[in-house]
Amino acid sequence: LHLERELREALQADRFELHYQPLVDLSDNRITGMEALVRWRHPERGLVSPALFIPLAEETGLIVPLGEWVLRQACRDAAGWPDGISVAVNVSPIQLRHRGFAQSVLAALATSGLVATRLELEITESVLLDDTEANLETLHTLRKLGVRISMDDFGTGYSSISYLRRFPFDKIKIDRSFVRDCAAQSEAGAIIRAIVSLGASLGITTLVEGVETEPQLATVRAEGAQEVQGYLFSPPRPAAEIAALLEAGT
Ligand code: G
Ligand code: G
Ligand code: MN
Ligand code: NA
Repeated sequence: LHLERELREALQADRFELHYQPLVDLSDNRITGMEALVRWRHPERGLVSPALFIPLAEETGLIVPLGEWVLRQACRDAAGWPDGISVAVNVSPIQLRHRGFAQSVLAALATSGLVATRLELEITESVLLDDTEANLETLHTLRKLGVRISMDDFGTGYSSISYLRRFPFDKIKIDRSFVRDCAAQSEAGAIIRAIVSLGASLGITTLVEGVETEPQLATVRAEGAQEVQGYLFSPPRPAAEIAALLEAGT
């Protein structure tokens, strides 16, 4: 396949880059961390969205070396940020299932010098759907070392709540479809409140994704969420801009 070959070449030629989007604590409006979002710097097509190449990378297994690159680069970038700022990295189910994943996380931390507690791994519900025992063991191993684990896109899969009993997540990231709908439908706001309350009772922080407007922010605040992320604060931005922003803010 043409695109597969291009993807392979891009990995070898180091044509990927990380952009970062701030995660904001609602109690003091301060940035607590950054989510790493990979982009492909394509010679003709420009900056290519991960939505277009992550699925292919997963199908071809290239997600494993690509994911390792993302982990290493994210830890390296974060090691240069102020101490209080963590970095969140998306982990594909295929990557997590791959033997040696825990080792590659440890290697990324060791090489960069980033302390484990400043790394968050974002996994989706689908991770816990298959290979459950092996995946749970990997996650437990990493968590014991201080790495934090977030459940991403919460509310988009099914039987979400049962997963909260099976694995001790540090954070729930409520999918952006809930905040999008919460102005029009009060049910969406009620669902956010219910998840926040569920999280609180389990000692899990709740973040709402996709906050784009002040009214949405007001709703999310009223429903009691601890953290937010979205275009209202910042879109994902290149690493150099993020480093400058963090420097200016400290
Ligand atoms: O940033 P953007 O909206 O284009 O991201 C689109 C999708 O790609 C999101 O679902 C996001 O989680 C995913 N994504 C972005 N970066 C990574 C990455 O480094 N690894 C994996 N597995 N997914 C990523
Ligand atoms: O699937 P995941 O949550 O990891 O990916 C986050 C995706 O959401 C990224 O592609 C990012 O660009 C996108 N995103 C971040 N903030 C907003 C927002 O406020 N609105 C919308 N529509 N998308 C957002
Ligand atoms: Mn994510
Ligand atoms: Na998400």
